[in-house]
Amino acid sequence: MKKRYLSFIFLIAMFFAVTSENLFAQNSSKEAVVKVEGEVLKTLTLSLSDLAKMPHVEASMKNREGQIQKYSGVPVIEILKQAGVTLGKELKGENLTKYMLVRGSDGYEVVFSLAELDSAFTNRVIILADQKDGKPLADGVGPFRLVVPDENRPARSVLEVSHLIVRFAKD
Ligand SMILES: Nc1nc2c(c(=O)[nH]1)N[C@H]1C(S)=C(S)[C@@H](COP(=O)(O)O)O[C@H]1N2
Ligand SMILES: [Mo]
Repeated sequence: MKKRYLSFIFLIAMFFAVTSENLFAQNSSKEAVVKVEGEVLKTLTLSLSDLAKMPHVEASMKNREGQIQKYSGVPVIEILKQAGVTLGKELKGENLTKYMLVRGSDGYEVVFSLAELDSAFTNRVIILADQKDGKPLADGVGPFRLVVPDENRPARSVLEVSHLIVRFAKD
């Protein structure tokens, strides 16, 4: 009788332990980060405060309605440099077959060749934006959005960016 009673108490205790753990997991909203990985010397995990420490520039693009939108953020090339990606003088030969895949938290993905990002090749500055009109980006847009100037459609402007992944196109 006593043994049975103890195992019943044990089961109840286990139930509450598991349930409260789940409640805790739901309430502790994880801080959003962008992971930079793949063909990099150093994998990065960037939070809003990491990005805030890096030099910001402004970049504009048209939204779906054709209205010009101005954002502020960090040039993607600066982020890739920090991760040790082959850029500048190293961007030649087979390194020119590398691309950066940008992924959003909904799984949406687009690619850019490294030469599209490198200031040795282009004057266009693509940024990882974290601000618009001096404020953090709205839910569903940010906290991180890729802003791609000079394109006729905003389809490569990934919302809620979660990953920048460098790969070889040959793989
Ligand atoms: N994560 C994510 N980003 C995305 C998309 C998407 O489905 N998921 N759609 C793209 C497309 S097709 C367009 S037209 C633009 C729309 O951006 P806007 O709402 O600022 O016009 O977001 C782009 N970025
Ligand atoms: Mo679109």
